[in-house]
Amino acid sequence: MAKKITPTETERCIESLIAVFQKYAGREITNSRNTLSKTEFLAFMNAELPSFTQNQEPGVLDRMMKKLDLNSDGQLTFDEFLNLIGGLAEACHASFTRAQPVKKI
Ligand SMILES: [Ca+2]
Repeated sequence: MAKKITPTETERCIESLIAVFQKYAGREITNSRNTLSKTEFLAFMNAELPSFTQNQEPGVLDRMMKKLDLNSDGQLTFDEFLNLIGGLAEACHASFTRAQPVKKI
């Protein structure tokens, strides 16, 4: 019997990112299933990152989409989407490390 390999936490995180991207990228049948349109991007942001989107000024998400869309084709590829996740992770990490100062030994 083949030994069942349990995915690591990191592997699960990568799988989750791919799954959530595909979930929203596949919403509109008229649009590519491999990219996020602006509507799909907004749906993703509002449903998956409510604590971020709730306190934003109007137009912030539009500007984010423009900034993330590196080739300006109106669609976010997985690569372009990862820049968003990377940026958010970096911001969270920065605020987390500020909140927990390193103890002197
Ligand atoms: Ca693009």
